[in-house]
Amino acid sequence: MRYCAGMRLYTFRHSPNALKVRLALAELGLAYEPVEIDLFRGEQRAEAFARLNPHRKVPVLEDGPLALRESNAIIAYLGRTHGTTRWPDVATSEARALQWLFFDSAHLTPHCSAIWWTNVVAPKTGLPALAEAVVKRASDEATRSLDLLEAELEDQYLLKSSMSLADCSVGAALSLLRGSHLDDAGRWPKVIAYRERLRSRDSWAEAGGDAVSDLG
Ligand SMILES: N[C@@H](CCC(=O)N[C@@H](CS)C(=O)NCC(=O)O)C(=O)O
Repeated sequence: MRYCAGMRLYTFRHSPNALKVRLALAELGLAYEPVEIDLFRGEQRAEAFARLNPHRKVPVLEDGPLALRESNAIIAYLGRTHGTTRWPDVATSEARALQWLFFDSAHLTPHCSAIWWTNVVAPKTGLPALAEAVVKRASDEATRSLDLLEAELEDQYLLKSSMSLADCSVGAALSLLRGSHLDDAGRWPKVIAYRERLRSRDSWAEAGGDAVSDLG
């Protein structure tokens, strides 16, 4: 059953960071009002949006008086407030979930996004490509992160057999590598299987996952 939480999400259908939050909301079964900010048209630069987020980026979650930016902060907030089985209630497990969210923000999404921008966004939209050195560093750093994930994924999900909101973030980031030179099930079999497991969940379709990974 879909519980109407009265929240509003400023999002863009092709945004990887907004996708993480849409996935989390779908996993939690929470209804919300989506407000589309078309980044390809520069709508994030409008003054009205800047009053909500001076950083002029999506996603932003409005929940009553709270306007919260940073996808993984939003996810931790949703976990705390609505998490039920998707967010640990034991401090050590919650710390582990946060560890993965910080890992995603620092070591996964920025590098996977650069590769996705190069392979998918720039060719499909004509937006400017990234410098070769930037893509090389992104590739090297994403490789290190994939090696770590491969070594640490012991079970179906990051927190073992139980799916958590941390999987929404890491799964969204990994989906950006589909079809790239890092989409290598020979080298990272557990990671690729994990990514496909997340993509096969109802939440993926509900959140419009393919609109991000393939700009579909
Ligand atoms: N660390 C932020 C990154 C937010 C971000 O970079 N959002 C992108 C879309 S995925 C954006 O709004 N870009 C527009 C711009 O930078 O002008 C988060 O996790 O939410």
